[in-house]
Amino acid sequence: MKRLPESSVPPPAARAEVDLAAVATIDLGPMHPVALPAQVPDADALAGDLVTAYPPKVLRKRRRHIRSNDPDAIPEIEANVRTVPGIITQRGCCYAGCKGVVLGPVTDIVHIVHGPVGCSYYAWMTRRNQADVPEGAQNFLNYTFTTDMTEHEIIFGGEEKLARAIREAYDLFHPKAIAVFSTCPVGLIGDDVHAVATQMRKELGINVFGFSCEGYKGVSQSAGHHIANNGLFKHVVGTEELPESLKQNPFRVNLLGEYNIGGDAFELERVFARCGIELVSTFSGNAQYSELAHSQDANLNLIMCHRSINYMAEMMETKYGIPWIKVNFIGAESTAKSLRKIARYFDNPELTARVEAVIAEEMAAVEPVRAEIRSRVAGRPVMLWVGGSRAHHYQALFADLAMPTVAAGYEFAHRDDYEGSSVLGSITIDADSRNIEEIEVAPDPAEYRPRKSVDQVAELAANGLKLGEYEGMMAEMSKGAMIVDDISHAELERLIEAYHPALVCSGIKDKYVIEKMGVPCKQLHNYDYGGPYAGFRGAINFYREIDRMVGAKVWSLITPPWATASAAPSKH
Ligand code: CFM
Repeated sequence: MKRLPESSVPPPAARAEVDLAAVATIDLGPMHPVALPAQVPDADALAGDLVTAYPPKVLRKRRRHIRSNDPDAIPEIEANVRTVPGIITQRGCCYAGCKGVVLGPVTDIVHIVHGPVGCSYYAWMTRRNQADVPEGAQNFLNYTFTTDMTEHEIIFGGEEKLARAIREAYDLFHPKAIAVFSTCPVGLIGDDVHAVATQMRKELGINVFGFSCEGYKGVSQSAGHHIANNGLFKHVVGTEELPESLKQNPFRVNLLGEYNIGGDAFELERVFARCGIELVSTFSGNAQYSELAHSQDANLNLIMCHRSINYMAEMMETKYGIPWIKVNFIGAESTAKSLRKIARYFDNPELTARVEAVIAEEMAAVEPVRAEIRSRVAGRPVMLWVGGSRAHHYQALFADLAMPTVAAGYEFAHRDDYEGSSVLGSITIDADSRNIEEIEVAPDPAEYRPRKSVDQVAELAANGLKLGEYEGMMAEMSKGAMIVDDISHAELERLIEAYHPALVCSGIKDKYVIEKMGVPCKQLHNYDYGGPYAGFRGAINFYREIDRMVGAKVWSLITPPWATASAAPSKH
């Protein structure tokens, strides 16, 4: 734990009054979605409609990515395949997923991009992952490091220049670790970044490791997540010992897949500290190298963004025996539920009472704001088209406000993020995934330590807490809601015409198209310069912002392009 924001706050006073027996029966299962408005289009009919303009082959392909939801009979959806050329997608590249997403937020690693300077420019502070490091600790997030590959290296090879860059960075900053990220040309010309990393590790005596995360690998940034997980697991996790001071608290967890966008991790650090939960390491928002390096001694892994980091959780479970649970700290209700999951896992009356007292105090601050704003926005429909987890997680925040999600989809998630982890066995590995290394992991003879017995795991499942499972987006969406994977701009525009949402959540590539249609758009990648939105205080921030956006009069001054068509919908 870096700072002690409110860990020194005395334990909440209400602890003695907590009814532990009642807490043990609280349902920790899937969220009940907000009922769809009475007049929504028939998603099946609309799905056919969305693709009619495409040539036949494209039509067939795209149709497999579009489904009418049924939480009781989860439909199969196509996902994690190549985007059809010519279609405007919102996806990023493999290098973005590895450097930008998973490794980039670690504050004290020097991240060197081996490639042309443009690749580095686009990875420089563009994701709003924030840092608040302890006094005296290193923080390189404001820097960008690149080898500035040019024609010379493309022709004669770039390994020497990379070695020079690593040496120069070391001489200037003396970091604990240096990571090297390959962009497209590196793979094309065949530079061996791993050999250079090994050589420099020996020369400098610090950890230097490389990633073959060339942008073209895989069909989206998802490939980069996997490559990043593998590299972190091989080169960092388990390389240091957990400090004695952290071993005192048995309730120690890692938070996987939380990247501190807009300060989300700060709020979660605050809440965990209040609850008496020791956060060993976050992967990787506001994280330091050593925290990742000694994370193998945590007793539970919490997965926020399943898409980007599920591999790490599985590998840590196999090697060290750390179980994982899926959590969602987006939305006040789901934050409370996630904290209760942690308490149920540790099964300790003191911890449970404290967690309940924190929930009671925090919810007391949330409730008045939520009640007031809900009275204005309840029933207003929303759509979410984001990444690989937020299109699911943020539905919980809208559910807090009784706003129904009428349509949603990810950009690059896999079938299990939609349909649940039970489908994992039926997902076939295609040629695009085959070039990503699957590392063989076995229990560590010295460090494997099962945290729960088989009987305890069964008992937890009987008490509503399933370890190592993720239900996916579809289980928590209404029957008849529209699901579209890797949505195109053309499809999105048709959906806006059909549903007239009060708000769309998406990214910068389509934000202004949506707003020109007279519909407010909240960017859920970088939060439009806002945040935090996680945890209890984050939920309050988000409610206020949604209220302001949905209630703004400016939208009624815009004439949507379809307003002149015969079936013109009314303006907002
Ligand atoms: Fe996970 Fe993310 Fe997301 Fe993601 Fe991303 Fe992101 Fe995202 Mo943008 S790791 S999958 S690759 S939660 S950068 S912090 S917002 S697309 S939904």
